[in-house]
Order: sequence, then C-alpha cells, then structure tokens
Amino acid sequence: MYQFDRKEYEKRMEWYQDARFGMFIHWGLYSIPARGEWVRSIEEIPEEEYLPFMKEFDARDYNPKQWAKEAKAAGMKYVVLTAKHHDGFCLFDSKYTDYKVTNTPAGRDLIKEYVEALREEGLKVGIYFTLLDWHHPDYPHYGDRIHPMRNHKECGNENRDFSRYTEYLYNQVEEICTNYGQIDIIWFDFSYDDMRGEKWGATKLINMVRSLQPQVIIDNRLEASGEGRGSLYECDPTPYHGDFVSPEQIIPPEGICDKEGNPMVWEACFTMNNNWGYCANDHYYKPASMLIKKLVECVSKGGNMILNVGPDARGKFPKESSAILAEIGRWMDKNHDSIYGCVPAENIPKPDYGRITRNGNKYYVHIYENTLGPLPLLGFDKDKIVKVRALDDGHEVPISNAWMHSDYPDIAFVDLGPDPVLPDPVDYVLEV
Ligand code: JFZ
Repeated sequence: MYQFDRKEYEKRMEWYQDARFGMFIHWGLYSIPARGEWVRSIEEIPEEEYLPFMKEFDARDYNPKQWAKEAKAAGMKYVVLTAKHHDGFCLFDSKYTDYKVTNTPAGRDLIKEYVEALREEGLKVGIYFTLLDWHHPDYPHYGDRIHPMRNHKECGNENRDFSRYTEYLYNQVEEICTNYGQIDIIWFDFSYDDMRGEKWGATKLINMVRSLQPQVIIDNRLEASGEGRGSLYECDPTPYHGDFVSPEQIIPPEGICDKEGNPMVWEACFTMNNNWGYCANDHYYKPASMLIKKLVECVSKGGNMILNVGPDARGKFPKESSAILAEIGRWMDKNHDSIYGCVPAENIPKPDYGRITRNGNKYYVHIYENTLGPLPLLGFDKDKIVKVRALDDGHEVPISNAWMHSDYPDIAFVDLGPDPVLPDPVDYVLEV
C-alpha cells in the first residue's frame, strides 16, 4: 500500500512554490521546419522526410549560458527544457536510440551543457520528457495520423509491443536521472484517453525516479492531461501522483483546490506567441505587460507560471522573446518581493484597480489602473495598517485622511500624489 506523506510532500514543494516563475524551452528537430512542435503529426510528415532534419541540426548558436542568463534576468527561478518531445528526437546522448543529438552535426550531449549552465546561474534544473513517441516502432499509431487526440481508429499496430516501449521509456528516464546530477523538476507529457497511469508503467517509473532523485518535483501528466487534475486532487494519491497540476494556456479562474477544498500546488504554462516550438511566421506575441499581469494573477491565485521560449533551428531565442524577457526583468527587478514567496491574500477581495498578493503579513497591492485621487484599500482593517510603501523605490505613501473620506470612516485610502501618471503604468506595487 502506498503511503502518502504530506509533511514530506510540503517540504519538497517549498522552494518551488516560493519560486513562482520559471521558463519552459521547447527545442528540437521541429525547430527546423519551424511550424510548431506538432508539425510532424499535423502535416503527416513521413519518417523519411522528417529524419533528414538530423543532418541539419548543428546547434551553431546554442549557448545555454545565455539562455540561463536571460531566464535569470527575467526573474525566473527554474527552467524546463525538452530533453525529448513527441517526435522522439533526443537532445541527450541516450544509449537506447540512434535518434539523438550526438548523431547530428551538433555532435554532443546538449542536455549536459544545459544543466551545467543553469547551475552556474543558480537556477533549478528541469527536464521535460514526453510520454508519447512518434518515432519508436512500438508506440501505437492512430489511423493514418500519429495524432493521439483525434478519433481515428488504430492502424498498423499489430506488431507493436507496448511493453517494449515502456521499457524504453523507463531506460531513458533512468539515464536522465543518473547522468546529469541533481534534477529538480521532471515534466512528463502527457496522458490521454486510457493512456495514463499504469499504462506507462507509472509506479515502477516513479519509484525509480524517486529513488535516484529523492527531491525531484514531478508534474501530474503521468495520470492527467492538460485539463485533468490527477489523484492528489481526488485526495487519493497514487504512488505516481503528480506534485503539481499543470493547466495549459489558462489560469484557473479561482486557483485550484482538491476535492476536500485544500489549496493545491499548480503551475500554469503559457506560450509567448501561439506555439511552443519555434514558429518562424508566428509573430503574435503577448506584450510583456500582459505577461507580467498573468504572473501576478497566478500568484494571487496560489500558483506558479512557466513561460515558454522556442529557440530557432540554430538554438537562438527569437528576438521578440528576448525583448519580452528583458522587459519582464525590468519589472521583476523592482517588484520581485511581490512575487517570490507570495500567496493569495485570502481575506482581502480583489480590488477593481488590480490584484493583491501576500507574503506573511505584508500585502502587495498591484495597481493596474492609472487612477488619481484616493485609492481605497478595501478589506484591510484600517487600524492595523502600519505603513504603506511604494515597492519600486521604497518611498512612503501617505494614508490619506482628506475631508471627503469622512463618508467612509472604515476605509483606508492611500494618496498616490499629484502626478496624473502612475510611475509604472503596467503594475505599480504598494507594500502594505
Ligand atoms: C502538450 C504538448 O503536446 C505540447 O506540444 C506542449 O509540449 C505542451 C506544453 O504540452 O500539450 C498538450 C497536452 C495535453 C493536451 C493538450 C495539449 N490535452 O490533453 O488537451
């Protein structure tokens, strides 16, 4: 019988919940056709047309130190890179396949350099590992497509032996857990239909992972998909329960609580444009100001945010992504106290001008609206407010007591001063 140890679990999750902000990186052969990481499936590219991308994969601009620097400067605390995505191509030197980076012009193990670069910057090391594998001869194909989410009937699977596939999965995950020192996060992706849990040999897999990497944090997609929640949510944790829920491209409107109403650990993953893998023609990037607000929203609802970059065929971050990261970093530089270690301000309602995060008895009032005049701190006990400070430069913000507030004797107002423009029009933060 599996015994879930909540104390140990909470301890394991501590750094991760304090971190709040991470970087996702999707990079692989699909970065060459540059139409997203699902291109092989969606366009039904036959193996003989896809494999030759290996001959071009030279990683000539691959500079994981630069990646790590940009992540850190943006205020991110951890990075998760696709060691293997659904196309099955490995960025690491696996001895169980030839379909790997050491057989490309890049000619070396890129995961090794990646983990070293992150550690040098003091970032936590995350590895994304796909459960699907469109390349492996024993992975079932569906209809004439390899897209598992479409309702095509299975075809050509007569000679496929799925247990050989799970053995391969197990062996490769063992390599990841053995050859690269401490791994802080493993991000498995993903379950669908009845392909979940023990179908992947999950108990055996996770027991191995946890014995090799006792402190590792694992997402919930061995038993759930983007929208599912897993057994921790059901309050009936399996041996392979995920450590966090992984909502995709959506912030759970009210955070996530388990069935019994206890807050859960979750991480919303977001793309900057509309693709995870590099997409040369996708220029629909979300502005940094929007992404900052998404991060604040996640924190105010008790979650993390992991923001994706899809490096190009040569390993360089798209210039749009780098610019966004730098801009987020400028805000984080001044305002990170309102993010790291912060949690929802449970008893204070969301103000109409922004959001509130909390760290201990400090409240961070995020002001989005460029509003002049007395700003009400609704929900705060007026007599318990000790001081209000602007987070960017620490200056005192007076609690205003102008005559016109006498109609509202119980409400504390702050006075932002006479400037009609907020010092930070994106998110100006007060510490209360
Ligand atoms: C998965 C991947 O397919 C995708 O390429 C990317 O890596 C993302 C982070 O994760 O996306 C999913 C997974 C599950 C569902 C949808 C997208 N789902 O169950 O609907």
